[in-house]
Amino acid sequence: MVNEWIFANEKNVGEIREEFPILQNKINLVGNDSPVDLIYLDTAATAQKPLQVIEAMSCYYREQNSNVHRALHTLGETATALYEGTRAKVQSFINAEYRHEIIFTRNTTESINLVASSFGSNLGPEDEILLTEMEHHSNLVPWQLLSERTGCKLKFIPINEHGELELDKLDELLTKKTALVGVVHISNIFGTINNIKLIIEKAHFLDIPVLIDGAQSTPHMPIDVQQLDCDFFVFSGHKLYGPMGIGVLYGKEKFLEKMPPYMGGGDMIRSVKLTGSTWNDLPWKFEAGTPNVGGAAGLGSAIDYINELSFDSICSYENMLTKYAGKLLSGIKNIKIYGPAENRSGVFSFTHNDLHPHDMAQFLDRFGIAVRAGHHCAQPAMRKLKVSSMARASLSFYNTRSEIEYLVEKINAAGEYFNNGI
Ligand code: 7TS
Repeated sequence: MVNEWIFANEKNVGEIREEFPILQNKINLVGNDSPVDLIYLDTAATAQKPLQVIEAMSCYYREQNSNVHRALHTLGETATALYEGTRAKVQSFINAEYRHEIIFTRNTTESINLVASSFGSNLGPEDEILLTEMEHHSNLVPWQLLSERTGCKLKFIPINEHGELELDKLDELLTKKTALVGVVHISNIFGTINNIKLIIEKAHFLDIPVLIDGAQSTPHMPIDVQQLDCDFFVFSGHKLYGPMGIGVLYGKEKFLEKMPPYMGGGDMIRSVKLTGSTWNDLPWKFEAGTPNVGGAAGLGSAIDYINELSFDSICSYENMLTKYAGKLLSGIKNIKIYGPAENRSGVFSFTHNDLHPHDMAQFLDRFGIAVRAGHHCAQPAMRKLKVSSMARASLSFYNTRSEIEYLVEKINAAGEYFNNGI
């Protein structure tokens, strides 16, 4: 079953899995003598890393480690070329027009904080930010902080019970006061793929810029920021099979040029006097201090890995797996799956009538199955659906149909255990 699928690089799923060292590991369960295979179904939280990413980072620290943009020595130039080379890879990966529109941050969260703080610095009580009810906390709280600071108002596109945006409300929510729209591309709880093209078109009709949270979309579909015509696009390296600690903010030059720096320090200045400074060019104006060069080495390698695999292969395999999981999971008695039936990604949040999601996650863990349980950092969306916690299985191209079958078997077993065992 594992070897059934051939990817663009002529590898089958079994061979792909071998490239991820952690997937070869066994899990040592407390109180259980025989370790079990890891069934990793928590890619929406963070993706596992292929060996080439781990090696790119190790190679950087063993052979290339040096600070960037300042040294005249060969090692410094090598590190700078590596760091800026990853910027070029990101540029072509999301098809940005200019390389200097790519800003390195720590993660999606920091990218959004940067935009909220810098783009938002001129806003006042007459301005509105339009978000949605399904945002991750990282696309809510930075705007709440901005609202507290500037008095700007926050408005929200509502969601329905299927975890879909009520886009028929968009026309009345977009007004002359709207300063920016921020929307998640793929929901990390519902798996909903939002119609961001429509949202961007409608917002642009009124000259309103749009920020897209691409944390969950970038790993699973090709992104073309010019075709989307979004004004800001943000994502995290660690969800894209790269390392933790590096993320990306794409912003259109016309906005980034006008925005004030987010943090002050080394590298982001042109000239410093005791009483004032002038700023470096883009993108460095937004990259104060020593950056995560090792992280950039890993991210560059992750992008190479995905390009080699190709989104054609990734999308068709993951779509097949998503449909298969949807079919099998919806056949389980006593569970409710959230999110739309169609046009969704491989993120399946669910609740069971007879047991708490935390019990479910702990039960599954006994068999080496890693799923997440909790509010998934999207409390307002959970509240709207009147649920305090859900279990969530999320998929990637390194998962297999047999893993899904095993998950279903163990969810059923959990139901039986909690019904009979107590
Ligand atoms: N936006 C979305 C849609 C996300 O899913 C996440 C992380 C973030 C933003 C924040 O990303 P970070 O890299 O800055 O932390 N989502 C999840 C999740 O669903 N489970 O763990 C992290």
